[in-house]
Amino acid sequence: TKWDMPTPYPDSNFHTKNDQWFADQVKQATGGKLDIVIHSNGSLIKMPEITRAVQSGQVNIGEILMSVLSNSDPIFGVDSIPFLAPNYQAARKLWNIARPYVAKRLEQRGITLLYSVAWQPQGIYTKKPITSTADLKDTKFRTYSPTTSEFAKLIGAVPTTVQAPDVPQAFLTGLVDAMITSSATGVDTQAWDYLKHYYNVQAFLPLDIIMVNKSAFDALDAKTRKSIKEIAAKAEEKGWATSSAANNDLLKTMSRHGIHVEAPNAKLKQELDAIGKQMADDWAKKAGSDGAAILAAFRK
Ligand code: PCA
Repeated sequence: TKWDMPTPYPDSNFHTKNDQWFADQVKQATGGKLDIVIHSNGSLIKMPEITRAVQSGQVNIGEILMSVLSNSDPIFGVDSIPFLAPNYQAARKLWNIARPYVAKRLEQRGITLLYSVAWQPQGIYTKKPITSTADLKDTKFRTYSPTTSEFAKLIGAVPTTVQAPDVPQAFLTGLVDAMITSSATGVDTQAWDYLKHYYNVQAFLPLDIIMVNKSAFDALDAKTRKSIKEIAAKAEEKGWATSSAANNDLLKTMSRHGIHVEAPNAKLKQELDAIGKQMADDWAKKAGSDGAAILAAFRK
């Protein structure tokens, strides 16, 4: 059996490499009976359509950024509340708490969750230096999810959603002038070709989730299902470790190419903190009793 696996990010990206490891392990464990073929960088299906493709069985497995689903249900945006869980340890704790709530919602759509891996902490990329959010007012700000668009609005910028593969073009043509994303995406897209500054604000660590069509998964024999689940658990461990271990080198790569990698000044930090608080409050209002249960368990 061959399963096509659409993924949103390039071959060089650590998520894609981790998926390849997962696919290789599954192939080995099944004696070549299940062959997962990765189609990276949105080449088979673009990220916003991958969930529907997995749900409908157009493909049996795929990867998305979890928070792209947050318009349909705020629980999917739990990873993207600025400064709620701004380091690996906290983000992992939050994910372990949120996982059953996320998995249940996916099951209701006919999708089985396999594993999830965090991106590096999100920072702000700009063409010009900034000292406060006032410097971002009215800038065209590249976003990748409903939650990052909300963030852009709160800093006074104008959000424009651009998929990762289209980021360089969007900057070079002047469609956008700033963005929030990870060190990995900065390096993947060779940010030094189109901007000069990176503010290491460490706002949050968004998650990618890898998921399968439930009927296709349930149709596999019990032994295969078990071994896929075990390999998925290992891929999750490995993915988080790689994400964290790569961050410093990715930041260094950007510096080496001439990007000014800086910590935010006190004013900018304070303003962003206030926006984070507001987003946390807004989220808590939307996310109902499940959201409240997640936050209570996380804050305990
Ligand atoms: N990179 C992806 C999503 C989050 C991240 O760090 C992107 O910029 O599209």
